[in-house]
Amino acid sequence: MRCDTVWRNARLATMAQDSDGIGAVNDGLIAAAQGRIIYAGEARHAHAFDAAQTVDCEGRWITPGLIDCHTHIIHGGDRAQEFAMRLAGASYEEIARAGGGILSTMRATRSASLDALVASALPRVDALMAEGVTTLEIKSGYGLTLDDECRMLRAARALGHARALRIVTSFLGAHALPPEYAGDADGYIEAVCGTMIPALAQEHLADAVDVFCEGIGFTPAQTERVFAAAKQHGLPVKIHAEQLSSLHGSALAARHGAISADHLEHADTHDVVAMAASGTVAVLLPGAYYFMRETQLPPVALLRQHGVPIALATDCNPGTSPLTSLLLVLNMGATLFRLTVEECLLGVTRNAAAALGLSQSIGTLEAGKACDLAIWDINDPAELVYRIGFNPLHMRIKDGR
Ligand code: DI6
Ligand code: FE
Repeated sequence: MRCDTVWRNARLATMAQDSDGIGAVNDGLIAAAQGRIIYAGEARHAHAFDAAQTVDCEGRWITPGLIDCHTHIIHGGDRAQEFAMRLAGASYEEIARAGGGILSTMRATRSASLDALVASALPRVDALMAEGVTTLEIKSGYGLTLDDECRMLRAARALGHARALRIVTSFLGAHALPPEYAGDADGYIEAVCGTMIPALAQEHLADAVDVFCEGIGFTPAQTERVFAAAKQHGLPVKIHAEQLSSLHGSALAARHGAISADHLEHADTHDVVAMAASGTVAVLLPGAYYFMRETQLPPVALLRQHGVPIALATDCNPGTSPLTSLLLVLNMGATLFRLTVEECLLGVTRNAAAALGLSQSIGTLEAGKACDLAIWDINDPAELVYRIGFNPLHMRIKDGR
């Protein structure tokens, strides 16, 4: 059978749904044509592929290209000074009163051009790509006006043209209350629902809609209004929920068929049962837990018990997770949250694809999926979770190239 490329003499971690564990294949082969996998499996079962190019992987491991399914990687400025203030003992309230927090990033983002937003994100994006990331989710949420949110999402789309990277965008206008609406959260939510979502949907700038449902964010009732507007425009929903407190935003999101609920440190049985019933993916963000020195662990045992798929992501953002290493997130998932090696690896491949509603096209090494591969200089996939600050990537392939 004719094909473009064959990768032979490889060990595959297919992450396939119907396989046990990571779906390991010891003497494996992958064949691709027009950017898609046409075969991934035992070399001895491979049909005779007549490939234009054959790559000898010399026994290296191949995983699906890694997926970072939750980032705020586009933003103006940084919050390093705020970090220094916190180390000197300043509280959040003091920092917020001094103009810190999300609103300081909002000001820096509003004053940045589209090109400047792209340029400042590129080093962070390149760091993730260097570790084998082939798909990156990027949220808006630092503009908080229609024009500024559009510019953020256009910058996100532009990154997908500037790099060989699959970009998925989420509109997070309901991230914080902008100063123009001080004291009028309901008025701002009306603008999010009545003006921003219709305009963004019209321009296909957002692939999903996200909400920060939290005491310092938006209420469950306001969240529900945003979900209704998203659904009206055919957009999937996801949520930042139970990060700092329990508002049962994750149960609410599950009832609305959310593709993911993220953070979840304060989620309980009620939330997890609702997520299991709706197939909502639990996206855990150990970088924010670590950087904010949280102490409340997400209910991993409950998620396992109810069969809720677990994904992991960097939550790359300037305030609570200035982290651009998905490999470090793998180690944190195991070391901080006690996930198994297999759960961690599934968390940045198959389950991360599910958190983006992309299970049909990426996240495993199976025929029909995009040929997104990460080829590693390791003897055991466990090394990807075990090592701290070491990058064993040999080669990153996106769409077969
Ligand atoms: N949760 C978070 O941890 C970030 N946003 C959110 O909804 C914080 C974003 C920031 O501090 O800039
Ligand atoms: Fe986040």
